[in-house]
Amino acid sequence: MRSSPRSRLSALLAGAVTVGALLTATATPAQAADTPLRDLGTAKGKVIGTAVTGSKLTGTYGDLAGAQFSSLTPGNAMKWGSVEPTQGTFNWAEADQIVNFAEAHGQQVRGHTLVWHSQNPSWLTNGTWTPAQLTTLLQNHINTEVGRYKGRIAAWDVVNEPFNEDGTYRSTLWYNGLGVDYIANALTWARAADPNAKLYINDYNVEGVNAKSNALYNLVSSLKQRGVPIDGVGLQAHLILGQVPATFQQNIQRFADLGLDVAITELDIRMNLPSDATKLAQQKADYKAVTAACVAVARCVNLTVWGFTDSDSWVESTFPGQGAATPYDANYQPKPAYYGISEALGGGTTTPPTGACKATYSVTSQWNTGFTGNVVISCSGAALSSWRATWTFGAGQTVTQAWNATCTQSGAAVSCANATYNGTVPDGGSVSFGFNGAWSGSNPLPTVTVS
Ligand code: 9MR
Repeated sequence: MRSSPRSRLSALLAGAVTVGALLTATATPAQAADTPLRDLGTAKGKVIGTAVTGSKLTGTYGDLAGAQFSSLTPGNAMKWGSVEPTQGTFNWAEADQIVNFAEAHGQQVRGHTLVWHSQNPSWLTNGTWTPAQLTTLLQNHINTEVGRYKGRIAAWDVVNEPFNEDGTYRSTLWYNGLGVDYIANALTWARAADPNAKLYINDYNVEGVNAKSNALYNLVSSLKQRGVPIDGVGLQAHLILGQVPATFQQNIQRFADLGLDVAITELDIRMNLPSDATKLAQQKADYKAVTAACVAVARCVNLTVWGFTDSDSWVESTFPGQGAATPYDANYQPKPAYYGISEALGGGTTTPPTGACKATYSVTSQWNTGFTGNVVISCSGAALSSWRATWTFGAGQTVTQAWNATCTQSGAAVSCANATYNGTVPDGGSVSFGFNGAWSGSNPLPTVTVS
């Protein structure tokens, strides 16, 4: 079992003392004062997850991933193209790292994904295979990957995105080569390789009742009738601002009524950039509606966001001009969307007081005589077109070099003004700047004033 929030916090602080990890002077709301999403979820019988990138699981990203979520999904690390880039040569490094991190933080792992039309290795997609060879390749792949993590994966997205929008089967390597039974066979092989993992079919644009979700419904009904091992459906939920389907809860309910679990597997809600207070408020309402729909159905067991910070989202590169789709901004500040999830999970509203901009000072690394500091300026219910952050060092520290701000120091008094390009802090947004400093003896955290 995982530790309590309090002992996790002490462990985190102890780690900070020994390795010089993140220390914050101003407790940011979703890091300290608020009940973590994972604990709110537990109280409602829901697992709350995020997709992650293995290489980022340190510093603030790792702290938040570990503290706020009770499930991790590797965003890319378990896809066939990642684990077997050359036939017979495997690379499990990132997948192992994520599974180990999850276990160290008392988290589940959702395995993603075994059978898909995308992100397959080129040796596989460029090959010419007989149906018998394709069958062997797929069965071996499932045996190898599911077998490697046997007992350590709570649920597998066994088959990903098998349908077209009109509910017909997508034309893929698998469907074209093996016919529709590739789905039943993949599930059967996955069950054999790890009898305790829950097995899912996962797709997008199946959140509301529509032609595609009807096709998914018919497929899983018939698989159940035939005795094919299937435990749940994954509704990805890559949504657009203001467009949560009205039939979301009803749709979750009808799958639950088949005796299946439902997971919201890849939630994000994108908007046209730039974001503003109105859009962020709508996004909060949308996140809250999605979470509430899951809370309302007992068999909706997992709600996972597809990246928890806007700095780790697929959206901006895929949809030019759109973004800001996740619950935290790129500086790890919780957005209104975060509070939409937390409120739907029964969390108290401890949104920072409105009408204020504040600064959060942290030491991101520290060594013999030097350290690196970071200051985040964030606004809620207010906005800035230029800013100045000031503080007084308490133990003779000095700023030696700054970036994304112009800093001057006179005695113990430090004053940092915005650069030409980052004076604007929108309502609901934030900017950050960094600096290197010198210290000796002690390096206490100052309180920063923003004006
Ligand atoms: O988040 C993933 C991104 O980093 C990859 O570039 C992309 C490639 O298709 O896949 C993303 O994840 C997808 C997931 O595996 C399946 N559903 C859609 C997700 C967003 O594209």
